[in-house]
Amino acid sequence: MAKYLNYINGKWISASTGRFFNDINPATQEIVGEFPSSGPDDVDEAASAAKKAFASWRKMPAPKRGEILYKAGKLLIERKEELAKTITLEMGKVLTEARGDVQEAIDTAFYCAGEGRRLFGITTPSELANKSAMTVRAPIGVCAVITPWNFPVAIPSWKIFPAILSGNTVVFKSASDTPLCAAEFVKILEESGVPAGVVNLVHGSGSETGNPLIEHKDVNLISFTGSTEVGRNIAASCGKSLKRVSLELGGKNAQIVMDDADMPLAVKAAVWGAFATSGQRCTATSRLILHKDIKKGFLRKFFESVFGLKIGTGLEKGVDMGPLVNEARRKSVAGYVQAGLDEGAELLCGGKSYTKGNCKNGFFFEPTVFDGVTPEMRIAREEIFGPVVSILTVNSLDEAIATANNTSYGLSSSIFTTNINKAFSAIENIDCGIIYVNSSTIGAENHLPFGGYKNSGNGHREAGTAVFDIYTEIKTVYIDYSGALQRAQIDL
Ligand code: UN1
Repeated sequence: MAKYLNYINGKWISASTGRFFNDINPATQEIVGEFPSSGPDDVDEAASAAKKAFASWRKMPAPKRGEILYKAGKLLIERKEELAKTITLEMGKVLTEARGDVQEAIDTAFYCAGEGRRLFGITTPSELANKSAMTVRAPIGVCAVITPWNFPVAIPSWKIFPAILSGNTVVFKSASDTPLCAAEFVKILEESGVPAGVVNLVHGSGSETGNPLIEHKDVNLISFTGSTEVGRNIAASCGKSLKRVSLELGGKNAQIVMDDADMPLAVKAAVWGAFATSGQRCTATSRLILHKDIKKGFLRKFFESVFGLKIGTGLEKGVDMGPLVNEARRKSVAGYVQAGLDEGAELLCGGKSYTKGNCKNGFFFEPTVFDGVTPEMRIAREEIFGPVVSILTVNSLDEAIATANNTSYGLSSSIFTTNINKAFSAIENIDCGIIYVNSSTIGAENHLPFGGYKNSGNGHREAGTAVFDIYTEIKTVYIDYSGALQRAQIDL
């Protein structure tokens, strides 16, 4: 069985614990490899390597740091197919989507590389004569990057590329379900010329590896994508230490379909939004809010598509839905189905594990649709992170918007309407970080901000230029060339 290592200070090394955990293929339960269970000593070694490397890395001009990212982007293109297959092997998403995962990292590499020649501050007039005012950006230090398994190449790229372009160094804790993707990603950075210590990789669990990393004295910033529950604990720890923390958390995303919508388009989008990646996206459509007048017609077409979805292992041609990532996820999804039934929702299809043919050993789950869902039910409120969609019926646009907002989350949302007034009203009144008009709730592009309201995060936005506000300190610079003491607000 292949044994893998941590990457610290430019070297692939074993963890001090001497222990390993298994990385499992969720479609077959075969073991992909063994990865080190790192402990506090390994975290300490990685954090001190990152701290040491920060001193020189921050001095390299940002355009030069950007050149390294261009190389990383080129290597990602060369290895796109190989990496995509590794993604499918490790976490199960179908190959076409795995290619998209790598493409998102390629786009982010080039976007961040270009930012090396921008990293703009602002220049603005001073209120006093013979005085100038501007801002410049400075790196923060050692960043702990803690990523999920659902976008095992794209999400590390969202965090690591802007972090290092800005002059920070990184300790990357891989997701326990996708350590091989993390290792391949870091290998690409190594080959691109990222100097020793600038990006360090430690494998291991949240409790044994993640917690000591968050609490480490030399870590200055934490960037985390994952559940709201874990995010809250991280924020609490950072509240005490006053470390900067950027959290991208859960969602309970709704697609609204109005009575004037392009129905075939709305159906296609709903199927894609709810069941792509087997619903395991923080942007997945988990609520369908349907206008009562089109509900029947919409559902007829929707079920034609849902029943046509092919479940199978992600490498097979023509498969639409791969497995869930692990047994715990499958149990959790099954638990939500039971909660829906217990609370009186009507199960229209699915609701069970899928075990036919070569799916018998994997963690497959049928596409599941509930009708008769009311806002107080758990399946209407809580993030399920699986192929389960709840239908809520409404009488008007106002009710649709109020229903969409009736959740503690606020990440993504979508409205299908051909009426421009309704579209703008939704844009203005839905409390979400991302709003799609006539498209599904998934599919964010890397050069626009990504993040959510309420329990979906803590106010930061990743991607786009906004991400550089996470990874830089802003210095405000006043230069007085009057030769006299000019007192702001006083000498007017
Ligand atoms: C996530 O699920 O955490 O918009 C990220 C999308 C993808 C990213 C999802 N581009 O669905």
